[in-house]
Amino acid sequence: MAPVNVSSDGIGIAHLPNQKHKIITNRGANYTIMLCGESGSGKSTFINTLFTTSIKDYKEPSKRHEKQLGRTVEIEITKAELEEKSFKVKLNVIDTPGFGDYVNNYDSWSPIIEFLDDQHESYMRQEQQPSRNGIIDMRVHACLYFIRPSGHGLKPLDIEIMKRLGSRVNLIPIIAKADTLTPKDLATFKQRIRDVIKAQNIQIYSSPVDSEDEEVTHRNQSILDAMPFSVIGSTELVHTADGRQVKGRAYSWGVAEVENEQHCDFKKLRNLLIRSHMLDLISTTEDNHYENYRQREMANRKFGESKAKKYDNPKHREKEDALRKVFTEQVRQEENRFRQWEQQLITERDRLNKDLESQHAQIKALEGELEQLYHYHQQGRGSIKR
Ligand SMILES: Nc1nc2c(ncn2[C@@H]2O[C@H](COP(=O)(O)OP(=O)(O)OP(=O)(O)O)[C@@H](O)[C@H]2O)c(=O)[nH]1
Ligand SMILES: [Mg+2]
Repeated sequence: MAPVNVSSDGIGIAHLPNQKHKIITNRGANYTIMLCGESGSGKSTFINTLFTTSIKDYKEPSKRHEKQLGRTVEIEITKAELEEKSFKVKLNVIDTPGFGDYVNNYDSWSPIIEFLDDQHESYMRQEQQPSRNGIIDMRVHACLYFIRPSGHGLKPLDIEIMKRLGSRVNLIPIIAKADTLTPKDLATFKQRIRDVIKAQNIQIYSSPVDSEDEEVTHRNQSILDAMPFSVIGSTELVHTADGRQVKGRAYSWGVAEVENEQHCDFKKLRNLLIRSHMLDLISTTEDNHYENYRQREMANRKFGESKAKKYDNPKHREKEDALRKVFTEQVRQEENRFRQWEQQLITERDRLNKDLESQHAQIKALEGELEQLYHYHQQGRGSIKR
């Protein structure tokens, strides 16, 4: 398998600043992207689109077929290898089951948060081992959060989850199915989402824009200005009115093109992910998110000690509370039983003591009588002698 060349215009990973480039080359970079969001928002389709537009060679030939669409029911990992001028990156894309299907979605996101924490945990444990060769590293460098194109804004569930994600990982908000909104509505929707993100203090990925090259600075700025990125997912080739064949979605009014910057931000997002900001995503994960996790955990436990508790899962907490209640009730009942038993013992002891006393008194009385009889008897004998 020949790894695919991801950059033809010379702005890719081979052009990273030398020092950092070296660090990553030496280690053999692992690069992991995760997708999450509400059920049916287009995550799995996006992966197919990303792979068919840019990463055509899969690492495992058996996985060369497209991802079967349908509801994703468990966390799925697709691997590929990117190469640009002898510079290799092992890419993992993690698809997660959508949430939001239930009346109570309270903890539907906990497997995702747990997954993120577990990757940090696993890396930290491996780092503590004497031999650190062959470390398996699946720490997530970019988490794409798919927002439904409702036109309204962010739902409370989105806000809740994005807050939790943003504090753990480089969070990149995505507006899915951009072809279902008119350009005007899309622009309004984008602004609304930006406002909510700001008002709710949701931490999203942002990176340094400035570069020595003015053109690169401009490109960086335009990429970050596009946040939240709107995307159209499709692996279908369709014909446009002007005779081109493109990846897109055909409608009676025309074609919504995946790689057309007038239609959506797919190209900008792909650029950010696998070219311009890949290194920044990797190093901020290492320096900020992983370091935060490590420091937080090391402050709470001794070196080498395993994680005290899984992520504070509300479901587990409820169970724990219920168990604790049952246990407390059992202890209370046992205590009552013990008190009653103790009381019975005391009463019995008192009764026995009383019995003992009266028997003692009887014995005393009998002894007295015996004494009297004895004296009487002695006296009687004396009088006979005389
Ligand atoms: N119009 C439109 N439809 C899309 C787009 N992307 C995906 N879809 C459709 O949306 C439906 C759900 O897509 P999936 O990719 O399975 O969604 P998902 O987020 O992986 O869903 P879960 O795995 O259940 O969480 C499918 O019918 C797709 O064809 C898009 O960009 N535009
Ligand atoms: Mg899916």
